[in-house]
Amino acid sequence: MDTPSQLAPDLGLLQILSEDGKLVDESLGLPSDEVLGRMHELMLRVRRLDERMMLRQRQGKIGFYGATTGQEATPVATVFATQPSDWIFPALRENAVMLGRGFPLEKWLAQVYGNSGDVLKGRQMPSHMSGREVNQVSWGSCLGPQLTQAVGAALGARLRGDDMVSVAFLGDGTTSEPDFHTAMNFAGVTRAPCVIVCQNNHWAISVPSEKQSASETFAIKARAYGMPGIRVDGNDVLAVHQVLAEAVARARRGEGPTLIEAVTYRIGAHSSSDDPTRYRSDDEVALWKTRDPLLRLERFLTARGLLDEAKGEALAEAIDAEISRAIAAVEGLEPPTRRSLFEDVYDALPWHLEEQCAESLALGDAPKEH
Ligand SMILES: Cc1ncc(C[n+]2csc(CCOP(=O)(O)OP(=O)(O)O)c2C)c(N)n1
Repeated sequence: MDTPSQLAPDLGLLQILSEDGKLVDESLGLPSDEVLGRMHELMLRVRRLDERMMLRQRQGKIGFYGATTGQEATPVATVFATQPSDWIFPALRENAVMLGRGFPLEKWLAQVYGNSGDVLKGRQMPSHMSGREVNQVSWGSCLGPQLTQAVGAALGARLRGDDMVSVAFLGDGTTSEPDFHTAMNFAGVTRAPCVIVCQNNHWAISVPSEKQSASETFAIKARAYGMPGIRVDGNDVLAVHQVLAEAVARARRGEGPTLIEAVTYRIGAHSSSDDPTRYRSDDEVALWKTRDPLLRLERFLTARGLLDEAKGEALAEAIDAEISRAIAAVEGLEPPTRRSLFEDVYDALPWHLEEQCAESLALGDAPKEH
């Protein structure tokens, strides 16, 4: 008998792993054991990294941080469902795709500190990293523009004869933004080679999704734009991987865009500036903790004989040591040079900026804070 997901993929909830980490359907194809191990390693790395960076924020070492905790399955699946040549247009919780694509951890962290190791020279808000070498743009603090940019990039690639697919992300709240409509409409009409992934974590900061949309699901919105919509368990890395890989392949074959709704939950605060205890219940958080994507994958790997307690502990120790080394290396770096304030806009500085630059350099360094 067809499951609801097969009958109406935009109304059902596709799962490969049940909440207790068992295969829902034994006949489904799975990634290799090697890929499963790498998925787990990356998911654990992101979890531990976020914990450490939230602490650094509370200790006053960084100004702002946006953690992925609870939503790691989607960025991890993205790493393995795309080609390195595909472009990523993230929202708030997909920074880790860069790490999975090989962006060095120290350089990634330097962006959070905004110091001289930061390729963006401290000009972006912390946690808004990007890397040309891994084809990932920065998330913009404004909700939505990444969607129209991703559709435009996909169309540009098609015009150039490049088979790149763009993958753009948004939260449930961002479906209320005009840019969502613009991007979906344009993608549908032009059949742009892109995939739009809505991470439905049930909250847009303090606004619950039922106050955001009266639609039965977010995936069903795809119907109105003439593209397929698929609703998937966003805490099931294998299900997200399968759905995303299929959508990316479809786009690459020239069959047009897909909207994916990944149903998930943000376990932590919206960002380091938020206190979620003011708007949601402990019971709700406790329920979603039982659906934890990391725990679910670990249960599955353990049952398959790919993971045990000793292996898990050794991996966590190695990851923690790597994070500690990277933090120590990055925290010691100097701020960006004052001269860098004047770089990158003009090939040759106009006279008035030369004057301002000279004046600013003559002021010397501000006294260091202790
Ligand atoms: C255009 C715009 N409006 C409002 C905000 C303020 N804001 C920042 S994050 C956020 C909620 C985003 O919710 P959602 O899209 O569901 O993503 P989530 O962070 O939950 O993944 C809001 C309203 C903004 N950054 N940009």
